[in-house]
Amino acid sequence: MEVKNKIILALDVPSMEKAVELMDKVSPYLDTVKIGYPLVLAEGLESVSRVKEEYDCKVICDFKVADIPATNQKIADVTFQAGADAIIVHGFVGADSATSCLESANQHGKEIFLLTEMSHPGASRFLQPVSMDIASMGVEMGITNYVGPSTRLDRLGKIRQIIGKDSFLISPGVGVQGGNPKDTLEFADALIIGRSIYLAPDPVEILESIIDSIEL
Ligand code: 3DU
Repeated sequence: MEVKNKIILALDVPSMEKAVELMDKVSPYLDTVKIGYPLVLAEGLESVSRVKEEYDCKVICDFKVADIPATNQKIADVTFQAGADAIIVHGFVGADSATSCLESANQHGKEIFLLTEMSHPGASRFLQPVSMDIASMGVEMGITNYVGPSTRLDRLGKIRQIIGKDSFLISPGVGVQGGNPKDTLEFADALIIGRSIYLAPDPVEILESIIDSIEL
């Protein structure tokens, strides 16, 4: 996946009205948006197609899919039918669950991102002990897109080693969670950024300063 300016906007706003207000300002700088439960539960899955159509961008649905294979497949199918270009899938539920999302993506000509380790402090207890194994499982499955934490660069580097240089790695946790944009891009192909942009008094100013700081 190509990501303009190596920044994926996490569009975690509570309404389409807020989404439009923000996207009107920042869309010239972006071509990839991540939409998750905050917007979809408030406004429905139509928010995915509306954002795609109005701003001509790619949408990654961050549904952190983590169910049995049969249910995962239904979730992935309906997400791709709504227009999503990709879906984020948890790895800890195992290869069969992730495979059902991968098969759905292949049928629809779309992509999945495998979530390895999360970026928040609580991930250290349950996810960290298995996150490298999740990355290895993804490689065994032939998955080429991954999510890893910008808040623990040593671990992001290990994930990169496991998935190889040709896999596509996107990384949340930059800004409010403490991750540094430029340092993260030593290992990741693109950053996922939400609050630093949408809570800023001037989202364009902050976006421009992040783009400058990563010296593309
Ligand atoms: O911390 P921010 O506001 O920049 O948002 C980060 C986004 O990435 C947000 O949508 C969150 O749900 C998602 N995310 C993580 O923060 C950490 C993960 O491990 C996976 C996804």
